[in-house]
Amino acid sequence: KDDLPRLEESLHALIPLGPFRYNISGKALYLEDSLTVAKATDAKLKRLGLQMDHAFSIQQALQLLDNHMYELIMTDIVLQDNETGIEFIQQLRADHRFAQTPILAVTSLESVNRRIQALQSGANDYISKPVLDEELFARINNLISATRLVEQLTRERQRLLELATKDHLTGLYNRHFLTELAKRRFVDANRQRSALATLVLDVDHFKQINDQYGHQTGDRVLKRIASALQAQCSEDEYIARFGGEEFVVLLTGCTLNAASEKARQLCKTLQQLQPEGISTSVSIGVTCLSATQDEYFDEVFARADKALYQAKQQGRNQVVT
Ligand code: GH3
Ligand code: MG
Ligand code: MG
Ligand code: MG
Ligand code: MG
Repeated sequence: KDDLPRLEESLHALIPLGPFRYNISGKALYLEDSLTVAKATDAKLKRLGLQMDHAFSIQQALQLLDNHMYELIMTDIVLQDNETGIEFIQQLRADHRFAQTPILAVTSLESVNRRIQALQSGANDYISKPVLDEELFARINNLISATRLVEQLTRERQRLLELATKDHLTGLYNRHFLTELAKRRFVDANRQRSALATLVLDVDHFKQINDQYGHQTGDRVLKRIASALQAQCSEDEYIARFGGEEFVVLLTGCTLNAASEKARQLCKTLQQLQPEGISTSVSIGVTCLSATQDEYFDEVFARADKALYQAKQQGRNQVVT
């Protein structure tokens, strides 16, 4: 062990590479029971642009992890008090908070088994002692770059998912999303003979609002109506903007009576809302899946739409079941 610094020096002399430029910042955590090794590593990481926090024990490391964000976790394998870096890696990988954090195991040159165990436990990479600066920097850079790429792709995927499933104006689900969801929910409800209700809402005389106050005000009215609907519905009561000023609510496990009651509440709330100071109301058609025969979304939706038409015919601002 005492020979390590000399071995490191002689290995460095063998490497003809000059310093390579990396674009790294942030913090690293290093679990290491030797203060000397930790201090030397701290100095190396500073050159790379990484600040390092040092922990002697797993408990200390976990405490630091509770309170700080780290770009990288490094761990020694053989620790004090019979602890091992392997256990630490296993604990990290069992915690969803650190699912994306790259882990670099620092292993001794000869312990092939431990190195494999570290990788099997979820370490992303390892480096052998004596640690060579340029090798360490290259491995850290690769780990952090790969993680940043995954994070960027995850954000991008989330953004595309929003674009594909949400309505741009109101932030409610779009027609495509609700239709696909409803198809699946109807198949399930038919199989389980469970209740499933559909509400179709249409804003009354919305064209007049546009004509009188302008299209932009009309847009704000729609947004206000959408957020009022959202406020009245739970997360499992899916609301979509189906068309211009038409909304659909899918109520899983909801009977016709409960759905009608819900529709009456929504109708009343929206009549009292006065978005942009404008008196508005909605008409609502309510239907429920037949309790005795299989039915699919298209049929049930068509019946709800008919009920909505009837609500319009009967004078609007009302619910027809
Ligand atoms: P009814 O009570 O019979 O439903 O009358 P209505 O005027 O609401 O019905 P109609 O279907 O004739 O008009 C709907 C209007 O909604 C026409 C259209 O210009 C308007 N509209 C549709 N989408 C949007 C939108 O995104 N923003 C705005 N401001 N208006 C929209
Ligand atoms: Mg050690
Ligand atoms: Mg209409
Ligand atoms: Mg309308
Ligand atoms: Mg309409």
